Amino acid sequence: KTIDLIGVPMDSGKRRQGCLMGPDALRTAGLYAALSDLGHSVTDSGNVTPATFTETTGSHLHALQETIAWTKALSDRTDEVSLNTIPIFMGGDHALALGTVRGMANAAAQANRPLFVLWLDAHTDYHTPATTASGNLHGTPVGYVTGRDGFDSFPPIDHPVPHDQIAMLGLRSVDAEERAAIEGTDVTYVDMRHIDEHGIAKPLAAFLARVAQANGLLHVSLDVDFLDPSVAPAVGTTVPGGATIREAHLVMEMICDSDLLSSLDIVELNPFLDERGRTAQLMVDLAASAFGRRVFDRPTRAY
Ligand code: DIR
Ligand code: MN
Ligand code: MN
Ligand code: MN
Repeated sequence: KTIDLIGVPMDSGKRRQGCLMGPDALRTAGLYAALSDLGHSVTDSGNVTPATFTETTGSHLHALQETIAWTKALSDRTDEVSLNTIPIFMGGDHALALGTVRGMANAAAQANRPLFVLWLDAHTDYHTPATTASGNLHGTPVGYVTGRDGFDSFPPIDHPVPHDQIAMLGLRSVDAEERAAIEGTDVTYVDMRHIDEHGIAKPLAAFLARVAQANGLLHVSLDVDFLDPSVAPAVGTTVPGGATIREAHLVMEMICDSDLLSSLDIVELNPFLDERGRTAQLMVDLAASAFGRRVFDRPTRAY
């Protein structure tokens, strides 16, 4: 595979600062070498910078203009990505998905293929600027790319991602407005109880089968808080009861086996909160699993 590492030192999606160090922490933890050692052709394209902006005050939304400026820059940058290359967007907070998913939706439409989105997160991120209580725009990207109202000064959504092409795994912190809005849509929303009862492989396999069936592109958005904070402490919005290391690796290994991955976000890593780089290292190891690292090939005989 050909992989393009794209740094997105975006920190405007919430008030707690530190995600701007995320791209360099992933570099320091060895993302480039982990992927090239697997035989891939890897380029580090450096960091994206936002379009120019003037911040407004008095809004309940935190850093609105900066987030719009990033969204423009990132959807343009994503538009440039060739579908023969897999971009890995090294965040940066989850507001970067406003731009990366919009850009991938445009790229998919251009190629006449449906875009599917796998959202690995404790949160649904389905707010709009009108419903968010925190004012933190990292809680809005799924609302934006599905074409919800209220994103007036953002770039228009020409190709909304249909709800039935989105799956969310790991949910355990969903605000009341998000829950009311998302229930009754065709989003596949899988909470932690479901994963406890049925395992993570079953809903994921069903989703990947649908992507393959439709010859779709697959964008994966991996929020650090998908994982349990005991194993991934370097995130501002920790929620106990998250995915284990093995559950997360299994997701990545199944994504690899499906051969469907077309773009990946790694977001919300806040190295300021990390313990000797362990969360950054875990994110690198998960990315490696998505690109073919394994202990053994799957056995072909039963045992
Ligand atoms: C919360 C947090 N739902 C909000 N969202 C996060 O501020 O809207 N998403 N952390 O990953
Ligand atoms: Mn564009
Ligand atoms: Mn998120
Ligand atoms: Mn989250």
